[in-house]
Amino acid sequence: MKILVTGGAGFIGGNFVHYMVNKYPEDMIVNLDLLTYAGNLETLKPVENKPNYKFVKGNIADRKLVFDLFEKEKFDAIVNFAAESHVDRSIEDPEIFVITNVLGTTTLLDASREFGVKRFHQVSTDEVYGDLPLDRPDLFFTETTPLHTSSPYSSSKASADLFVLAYHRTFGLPVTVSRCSNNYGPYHFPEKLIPLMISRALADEELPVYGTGENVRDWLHVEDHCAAIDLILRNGRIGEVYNVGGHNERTNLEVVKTILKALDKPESLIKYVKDRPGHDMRYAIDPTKLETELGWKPKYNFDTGIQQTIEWYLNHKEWWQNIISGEYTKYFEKMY
Ligand code: NAD
Ligand code: TDX
Repeated sequence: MKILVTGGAGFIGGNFVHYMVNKYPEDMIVNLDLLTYAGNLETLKPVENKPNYKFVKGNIADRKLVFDLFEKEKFDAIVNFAAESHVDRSIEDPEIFVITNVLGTTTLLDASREFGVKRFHQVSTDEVYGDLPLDRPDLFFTETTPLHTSSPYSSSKASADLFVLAYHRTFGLPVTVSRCSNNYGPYHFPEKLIPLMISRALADEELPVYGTGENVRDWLHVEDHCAAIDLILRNGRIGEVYNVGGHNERTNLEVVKTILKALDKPESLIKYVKDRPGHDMRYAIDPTKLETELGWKPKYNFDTGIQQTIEWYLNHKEWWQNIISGEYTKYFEKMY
């Protein structure tokens, strides 16, 4: 198979490229990425010289570039990771989220129709379901939970999902959608909770916890997410949505305290700051469909996965310190 992976220089896309290039030497992986602030070619160093991997710089919303690429490469399948992915940035400046996440996705859908792509997989998020209350631990998101978004980011992702599913119903495009919970693991950009807290704790800087820190996220190791996407791409039923999550719910405060303990840093570094506007309270995924239909099972449990992730950040300081010293700093100064 020749597979187009978009957004493969980002966190999950980068991990997915590693996973696929190593697991399927007979497949060809083409990575299309615009290299925005979140795209980092350093992440691809371990695979950049492999014969079954190729990088193309470009914007998924650039119709000419996308159509030319599809015409030239004749892809069998596409996995669309490319997105603006940070909720806080979407509150600061929503427009680019519409351009990349909605227009970019429809551009890829149009090219897939035009050139007869056999599988279009959309990487989506549990945030499209909105949130759950803290006092109802019995409730989980299933694939039939109504979409009920809170942020410009989640609204743009939900819009993209609807376009993907409409292209199946109206045009018969062979699509699948996965909606995953919060990922953690190597190459996670240090604007997101876990890598931000690790990098700041190591520098003995204050750790900004939004609101009370009681918000709950359902954490999944990125490698388990990659394995789920691979399964859905090969065996998922066309036109279907699959939730991905490993039942690892933690409050933000629990996550931050785990990081502080592992790094032997004091809890006095925690600083409660102004809450995120519209802050979702709790995410919790029911992955039964993926488990029973496709036999997916996560490999990592959060307690060991987070320790390995902290180790990874300790052993790859150059990777994230280069990011922090660059363009990212300006955004960071504005936020805090
Ligand atoms: P990321 O921000 O780390 O990476 C996004 C990548 O997309 C970057 O390499 C960036 O350069 C690229 N990109 C952005 N705009 C582009 C454009 N117009 N054209 C081409 N490339 C572009 O994001 P991530 O955390 O790896 O998330 C990847 C996907 O997974 C997103 O679609 C996100 O919505 C979804 N998702 C993320 C999580 C999570 O916990 N991070 C959970 C569920 C779903
Ligand atoms: O400095 C912080 N302090 C803080 O308390 C940051 C950056 C976050 N938080 C809180 C907000 C959230 O409750 O931590 C939680 C996690 O925040 P993020 O890392 O920004 O992730 P989240 O908003 O949950 O969204 C993530 O998971 C779903 C990804 O960024 C999305 O792309 C994905 O769809």
